[in-house]
Amino acid sequence: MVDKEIEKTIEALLEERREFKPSADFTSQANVREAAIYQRAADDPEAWWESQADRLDWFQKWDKTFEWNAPHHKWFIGGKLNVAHNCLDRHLDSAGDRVAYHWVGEPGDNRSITYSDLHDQVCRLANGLKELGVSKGDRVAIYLPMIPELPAAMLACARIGAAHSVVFGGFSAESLRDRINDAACRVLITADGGYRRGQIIPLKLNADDAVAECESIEKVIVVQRTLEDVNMQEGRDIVYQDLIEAQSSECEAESMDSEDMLYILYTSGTTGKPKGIVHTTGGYLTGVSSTHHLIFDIKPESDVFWCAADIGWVTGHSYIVYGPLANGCTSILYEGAPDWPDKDRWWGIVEEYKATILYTAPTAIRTMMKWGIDYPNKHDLTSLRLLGSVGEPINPEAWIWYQEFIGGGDAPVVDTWWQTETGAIMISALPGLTTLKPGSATIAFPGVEADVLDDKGGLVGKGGGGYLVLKRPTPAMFRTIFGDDERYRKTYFEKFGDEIYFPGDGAKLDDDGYFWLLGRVDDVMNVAGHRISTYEVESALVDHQAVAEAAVVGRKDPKEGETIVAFVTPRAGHEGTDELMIELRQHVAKVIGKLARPHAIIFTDDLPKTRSGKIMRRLLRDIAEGEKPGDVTTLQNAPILDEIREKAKSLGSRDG
Ligand code: 7RM
Repeated sequence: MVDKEIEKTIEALLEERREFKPSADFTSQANVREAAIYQRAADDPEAWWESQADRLDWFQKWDKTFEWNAPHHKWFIGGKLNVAHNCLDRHLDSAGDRVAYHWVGEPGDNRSITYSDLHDQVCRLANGLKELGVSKGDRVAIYLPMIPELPAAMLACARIGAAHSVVFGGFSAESLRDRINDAACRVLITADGGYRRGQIIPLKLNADDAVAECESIEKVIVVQRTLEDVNMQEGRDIVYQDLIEAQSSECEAESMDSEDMLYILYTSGTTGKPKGIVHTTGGYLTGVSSTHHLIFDIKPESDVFWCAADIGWVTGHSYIVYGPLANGCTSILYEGAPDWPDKDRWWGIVEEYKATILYTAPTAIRTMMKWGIDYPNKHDLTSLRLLGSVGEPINPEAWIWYQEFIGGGDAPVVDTWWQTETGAIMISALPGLTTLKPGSATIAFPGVEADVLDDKGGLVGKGGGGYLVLKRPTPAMFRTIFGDDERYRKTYFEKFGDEIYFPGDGAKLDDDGYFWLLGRVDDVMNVAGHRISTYEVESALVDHQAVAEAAVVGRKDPKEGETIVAFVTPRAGHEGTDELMIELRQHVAKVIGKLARPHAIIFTDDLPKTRSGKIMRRLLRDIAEGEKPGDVTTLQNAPILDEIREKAKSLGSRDG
């Protein structure tokens, strides 16, 4: 009964929300204006994806579009192409002088690199790699800061047909070592160091520690970024600049099979060793080029696109490197932290380079909300015409704030749902067509068949909630887990069978068939026999004007099953007082129902997050249970944990 009540109030919460139709101005210039695109793609998905593959330059056309031996699938079979050729060479005639990247270093240095500059550098490095013995089919590890050499290194690998494995520069020596060993990489491309909040991250030091335990590594290429003195091992280590200066700037692009591996990217789930997600060539580039063009409404001649993620994550692979370059677009590449030297750094960059599209994560938006509007208000942000969100569900308040204070009230906000595994965006609005609902990722991209199932695999239908699934493969989807195909099947295809991909997320469908993402299904609490998703309670908390960010976990309770513990960051100008605590409990009771009221609320300046900004509820659960937090290797802001643990002592141990 109470479950029904909760359902009802959540529905009420969703229903009262505003909707935003695309403006006539936006639609009149949009890349997609005809809703018929959806029907066309649904009627013949293969033909639709073929039309998108035609966006690329193929050395040889494919013989067969799609082959599905569930859970495996292949795309554009027999087709030959090269990713670096598609991202660089084919633009040179018409757009060689166009800027590929406006690069902004954290200390204030900057460089604008044109497509021909990048082509030159990529060819030289590709020749350098060949000279070091790297050839088609080899793996190359890349451990670099956000500098132009990072996309150059990825493209150099693609040019010669070696797969890259980019390891985020914030990862430790151990993480780097494990990833290198899993893929048996032959070469590592790293740097002396990188800048973060004015400090130098000692990348080469970490790399040396890692490589000491990596038998496969033969050579280490070192970019000189910080010019610190670093150890250079005779015979193994080579300075990047020395290597490329000695090479020719001509290098033929290897003809690759559509299904050849382009890269491996490791993703750490909540448990177990990181999974090496394998992406291939033709399908992947088709997916990222198509989604980037249609969802971000890209006009390559005039747009300045800024995806503010790190290239070490899939968001950076697909929407800083491969999508934008395949589309010949100008991007911003920023090396450092959003609050260095001050909290308006991003807005200064938007103003200076007249960014037209910004793509970032809810966690960043909520952090900006916490810092207050004085920072964006200091700058002219009128160049922004479209905003994007990715990485977590975006709560309606953050959505509205983003549109209002960053987008000037009229920029559409596209909330894009996808994963490392899907390679490209799967659920999102098309900004010239779709009516937006703050908090909903809206509907599946053309050619994507998404749905929501119940525990037994039945359709929940409009108005229902359950498990998000993808019912047919799309070209940019990963092909397997590197070296562990059994785990591929087990992780993603056990729940609903070989033909239905289960991404691990919960979702609801509203009456218009819009998707409302509810976070990972493991983040569901059981309160007195009722299933409540942590996200729903968090969403109610951040709905309160004093709250910037909230994370909710269940704490085992002998009576209730679980009780709800909330970790809450107040917004600028608000204090975590007892009065606020009472108010927030009442607020949740009002918005969702009494049952969802947090049993305890702990105020904290920040929440533990992964290095890509996702809240680590697992660690908060440990703390709430009075246990020592588990594996913290992927944690971005470790010191906050001790602070939160100290504050959580009042919860006592479970028996106390
Ligand atoms: C791109 C990326 C994937 C997980 C995914 C979700 C969550 C991502 C959204 C989202 C709600 C969104 N890749 N997620 N985007 N949840 N709305 N728009 O983030 O592999 O690092 O993470 O992120 O849980 O399964 S990822």
